[in-house]
Amino acid sequence: MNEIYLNLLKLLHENKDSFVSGEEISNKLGVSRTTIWKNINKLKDKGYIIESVTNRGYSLRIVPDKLLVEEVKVKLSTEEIGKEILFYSQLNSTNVRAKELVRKGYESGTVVLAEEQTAGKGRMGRKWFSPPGKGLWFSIILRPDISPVKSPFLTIVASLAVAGTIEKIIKTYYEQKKFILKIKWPNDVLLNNKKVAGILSELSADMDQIKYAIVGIGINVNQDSFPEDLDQVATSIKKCIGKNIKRVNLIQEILNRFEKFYFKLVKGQEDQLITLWKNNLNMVGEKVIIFSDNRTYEGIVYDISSRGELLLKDGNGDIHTFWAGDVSLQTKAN
Ligand code: BT5
Repeated sequence: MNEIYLNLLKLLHENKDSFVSGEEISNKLGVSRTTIWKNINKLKDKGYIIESVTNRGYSLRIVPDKLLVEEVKVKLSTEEIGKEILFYSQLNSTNVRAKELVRKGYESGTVVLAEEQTAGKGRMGRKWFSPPGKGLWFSIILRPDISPVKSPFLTIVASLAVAGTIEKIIKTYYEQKKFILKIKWPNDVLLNNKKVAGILSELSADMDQIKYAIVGIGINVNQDSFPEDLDQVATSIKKCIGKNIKRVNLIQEILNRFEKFYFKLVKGQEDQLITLWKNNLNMVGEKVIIFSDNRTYEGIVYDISSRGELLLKDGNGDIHTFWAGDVSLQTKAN
């Protein structure tokens, strides 16, 4: 995507619903009127409605409700995350595609976004339902210079960014009722006790270095309903607030927040992430069952450690420590 096209779009956005003259655009971007006109036509081909009036210039009227990379980029305030965004109308899985791109040398911060996934992945071989037009399915390639023992923090970074954004969007659009949003350790975001988002972090590392990490994020945004097998466990933002949300706004905010938290991790400030996470987790004291290494543990969530592990206290008062890796957690009714 060329820079002139993107800067022109930024300028039109800044002046949305008013006019910006050809002369002003030409001066600001340092390009000819013909170049402007060509790029305006490119935008129109993408579905933007732009009014042009002699002596007044151009006015952006309607932004297409599509997952356009240029729309995502226009309001990103990040340095690294989303510098490169690749969009696909269909993929088997954005995590799988991201891994292929890593091998081709794509940089840290690259985002792989798909309208639809035909084989979306959950953890431990589970499937992630990813129909077109309704959700956000994307992966972020990262090459963090941190010790592999800190890798669970990547999921924490993602869940904080996702939960914070969903909370903000719901508060903006939903004046009426209360809602409950919580992060279920280690990787789910629950809205009114059903799963609205899931995170799949995958890692390639040797003993003391992370080669790369892929953080995959799936969010149910505008679904009205779910297939029967998911109906009891899944929800969408729309099901809560009764309105469609622009997915572009959601991913922009998530990427902006993600970078803020990610940079904290890279700078060694994960204690701040833990504090934020504990405040969002609402799980301490809850009765849970944990499945790990073919064993079942029952007890209450006692705490989250400074390394992001979950501490479970069983019926005998013994404390068990769990890493985020291959663990399933079920909350248990009192
Ligand atoms: C997860 O796994 O929650 C991780 C999901 C990560 C999905 C993203 S989308 C972009 C990127 N590319 C990928 O291929 N994956 C990532 P887990 O904790 O294992 O939960 C999986 C379980 O959630 C399934 O077994 C279902 O019960 C349920 N599930 C499947 N699809 C769902 C959906 N759309 N919404 C809510 N729950 C779903």
